[in-house]
Amino acid sequence: MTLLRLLWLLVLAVSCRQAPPTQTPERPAATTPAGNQAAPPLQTPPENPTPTIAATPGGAQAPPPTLDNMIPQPVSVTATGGAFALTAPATIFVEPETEELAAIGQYLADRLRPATGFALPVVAAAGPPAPGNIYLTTVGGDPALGEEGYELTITPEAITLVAYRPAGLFRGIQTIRQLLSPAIESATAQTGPWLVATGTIRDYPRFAWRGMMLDVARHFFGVAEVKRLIDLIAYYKINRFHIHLADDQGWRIMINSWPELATYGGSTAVGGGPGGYYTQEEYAEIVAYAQSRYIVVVPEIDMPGHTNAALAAYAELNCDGVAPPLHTGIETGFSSLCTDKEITFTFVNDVIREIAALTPGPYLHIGGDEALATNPGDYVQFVERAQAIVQSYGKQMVGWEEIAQVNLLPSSVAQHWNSTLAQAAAAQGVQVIMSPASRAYLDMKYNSSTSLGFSWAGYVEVEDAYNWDPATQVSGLAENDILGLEAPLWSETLQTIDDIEFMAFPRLPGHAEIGWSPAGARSWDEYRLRLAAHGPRLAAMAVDFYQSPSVPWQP
Ligand code: IFG
Repeated sequence: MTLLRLLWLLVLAVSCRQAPPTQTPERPAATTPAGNQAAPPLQTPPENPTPTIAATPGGAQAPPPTLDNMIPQPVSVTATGGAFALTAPATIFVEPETEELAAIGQYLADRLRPATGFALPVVAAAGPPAPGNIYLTTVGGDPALGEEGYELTITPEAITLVAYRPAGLFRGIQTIRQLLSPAIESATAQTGPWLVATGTIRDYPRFAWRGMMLDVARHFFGVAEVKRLIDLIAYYKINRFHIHLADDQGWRIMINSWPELATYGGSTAVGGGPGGYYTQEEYAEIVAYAQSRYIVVVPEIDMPGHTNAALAAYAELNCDGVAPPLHTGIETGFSSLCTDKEITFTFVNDVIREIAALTPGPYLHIGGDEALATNPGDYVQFVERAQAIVQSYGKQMVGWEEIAQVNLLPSSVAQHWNSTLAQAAAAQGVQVIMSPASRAYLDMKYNSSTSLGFSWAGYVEVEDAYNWDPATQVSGLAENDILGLEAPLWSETLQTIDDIEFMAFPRLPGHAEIGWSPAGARSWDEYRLRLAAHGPRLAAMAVDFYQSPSVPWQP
């Protein structure tokens, strides 16, 4: 064995440790927003019981393995009727010998070790491994699979995952997880057996942008809670995490050249609670964690509206030089940066410069929504200057669809949420992300008895969240105008990771499927049965999901 190989194996052996479980810190109870009858009571909803569905133990009563119940549904699945048994001696082979593939192998091992108790060493392979093992490789990957596609072949002898690019291996690993019994997602050792149905799967995504947004401005959520959410969205092959970092009620990221934005502007939240913010190191930690799951972080600083936290922190950003009080209510549309002052653009430049330097992804979101307190002509000039600043730091500007009123660069992206302005963006040749509030807003109540969330865009039951398509949602927007879709979760009424999970699940897996799977094949009548079979996986992951009566959940 060459010295290099010995060193490689040593590196792998040392790196074979389990990722520490992410603890969700207790969140301080906040008060109900003062004087705002629109806000529902901010306590954990009574109808949000711990899921009654226990994870099916891997024991004898476990249903036979199947290739039928994956979410998102793969492009093509061919079952051959046998089973592969994952057993204690199994090894995860990766090829070629790169740190990136070793890390992907390690990720798979970390997901499978807790429930199986197997060692599952990750070893560099040279050619097909001996029977009983898992083999991850980009050698011979089909370029037609693109960045995220993969081919998964399961025989009684081996699980072989081939991709053109490493991201495809990572997406295929999520499928492998869903082919094992739900108990595989348990954090504690289960009995097994660990069977995987044999067959072949060829899979790749329909849309390039499959996103979820978390608003950490109305209520702040710490690094551990954000990492938990990132782990859950990775399981559904979501590849964009849009983090709404600043709004009227809070500024949530340290900007070294304007420190009061975070220290003062981030000191409270909706309801007057203690707020919080990410140091630049913590933001970088979130970005790196997402990146290791092939998820691009899209940071948003909402401007020129939704800026009360910044205006409260720096009086000079206000036209009259007077800083308003911090805002703990849920009203919107009342604030605006002073577009007449040059210091405003020094501020915008400094903020974008610092965040761009911390963000390896190509996108920087400048918000642009509900700028009702900004003169329309000033709005256009502001967004055009902000767009130029974003471009000067090598990023592509993203904005809510109101930015379509501005001359946009072809590299900019408009996010549809609640009007037909996205049509004007498409008319400029700009791509659109679809986030229709009436379908994709995860802060919309499921029904009138949901205590969390709002209903201004209507009630959104699980079926409503599934029964739409990005290519037909807004007239005049064709498939090739659409970059993809994203499900935003606004946090005016949310305070804990349980609240986040309750509103996001089980609707988010449906959005992930809409973004990934072929359009033609989708139907609610079929999906609801697949979702029902998926319930034990959510339970095994301890996801505090809404058990919609429209889904025949399986025990
Ligand atoms: N609209 C506002 C959000 C949030 C939301 C709550 C957008 C783009 C209502 N803007 O959605 O800040 O308050 O449902």
